[in-house]
Amino acid sequence: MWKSMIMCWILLSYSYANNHFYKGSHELVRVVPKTNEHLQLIRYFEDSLGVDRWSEVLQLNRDIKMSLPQAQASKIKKLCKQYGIDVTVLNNDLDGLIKKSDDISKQHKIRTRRSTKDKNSYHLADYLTYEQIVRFLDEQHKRSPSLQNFTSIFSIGNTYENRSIWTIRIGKPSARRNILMDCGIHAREFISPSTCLYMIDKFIDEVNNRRPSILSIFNIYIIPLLNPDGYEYAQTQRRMWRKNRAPNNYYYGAYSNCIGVDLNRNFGYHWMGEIFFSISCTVTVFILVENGASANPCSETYAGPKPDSESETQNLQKLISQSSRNWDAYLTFHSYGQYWIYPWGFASYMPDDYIELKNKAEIGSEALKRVNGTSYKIGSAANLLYESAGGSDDWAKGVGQIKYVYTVELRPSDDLNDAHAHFAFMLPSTFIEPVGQETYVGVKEFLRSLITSRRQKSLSKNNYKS
Ligand code: 0X9
Ligand code: ZN
Repeated sequence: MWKSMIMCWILLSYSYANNHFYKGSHELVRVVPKTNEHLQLIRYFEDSLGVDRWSEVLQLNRDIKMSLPQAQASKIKKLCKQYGIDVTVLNNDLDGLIKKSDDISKQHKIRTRRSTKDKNSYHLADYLTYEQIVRFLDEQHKRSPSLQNFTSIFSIGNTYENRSIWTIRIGKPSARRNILMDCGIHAREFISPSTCLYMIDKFIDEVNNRRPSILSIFNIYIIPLLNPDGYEYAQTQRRMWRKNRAPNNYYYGAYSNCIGVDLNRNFGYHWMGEIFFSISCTVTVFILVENGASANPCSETYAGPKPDSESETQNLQKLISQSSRNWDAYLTFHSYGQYWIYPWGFASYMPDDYIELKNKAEIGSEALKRVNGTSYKIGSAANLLYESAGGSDDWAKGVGQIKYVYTVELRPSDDLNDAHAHFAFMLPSTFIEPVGQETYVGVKEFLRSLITSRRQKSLSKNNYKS
């Protein structure tokens, strides 16, 4: 449903000289939009004033956390006052929060190294680097010499900076059904890749302990780090980096110094909303329906110069569509908020089979909750969070034709009453293990439910025949 205003952007006359990198000091504030005008103002902040929205939800009367670059903070607060939006400063020293999280992580690393003799558990002690992740995958593959055909490792292609995007397959070679999971589309969401690594380790334990019940039915493909360029940059340069690292200097004749595309806005299913047309090679007119994706290369949610423009996007798409595999499910892990969400993200209407998607999400999230009491909310992306087009989930369902598609937003919760909510993307590494544990249990229960419902379906088919 098109509820918002239509904006016409003529990009040739647009000069993207402003450089809204996440650097320098930032202030974290909370606002509560009360009118549609307020929502529009917040979108304007995001798009043009370098504001980085941290809250998943963008809806009326809901808390919204935004990180303001210091240089723009007073202008933004003034505009808020003018339009009647109350601003609460939650943290005026985000660098301090990053440091606090790092300090907890350092202590955790020392303690874990002391307490565990198992050198294969180093993925629980710290957020690994890209190089360490590659080594970890290799070690995992070599862990079961007699059962080596239960795993294989391959690259789905390279990134802009020429890093390989590694994938591991775990399952009995005779397994006929396939599951795909990825982590780390967004660079700063460190808890996502660590959760994929945790699950890889546990699935391989099952192979080694010779109880691969799920793995004799499914081959599970896990891509632990889909955006290694962005991740490396977030680990070494700017902790809050979200996008990939492709330059934007090819931009239809216009030039931008700003780097990176939000990969989760780049997938070509209803890319940038519904309407997109070109009137010549050099002058492109976008008619944008507000949909959480931006045409501004400096924005955190820049959708790219065209649908599927990025190599990371294309590589994932090739894996999904250019193979003879039938995929039963695709799960993509992000943070944060504790949401188990299904399509669509581009619009608020539901897929025809949403009841089935919702039921299975409930099974997974209930099992997850039983481990440490962590609750997840369930719903469609556009309804539970906000409309945003170009997500890998929408593409996997809309183009890839995968039935069970989910984005799982891991811990912490975005409820400010939650004790850990303030860590947001900076969850210390003490959380690697509990988040991994509960997610693994939730995912496994979800997978079991796929097996049971297929069995029930074929049973009822047979009963019907007889
Ligand atoms: O906005 C996103 O890309 C995801 N949230 S995050 O904070 N991890 O960036 C949510 C994506 C939900 N799916 C779609 N909108 N298609
Ligand atoms: Zn994300």
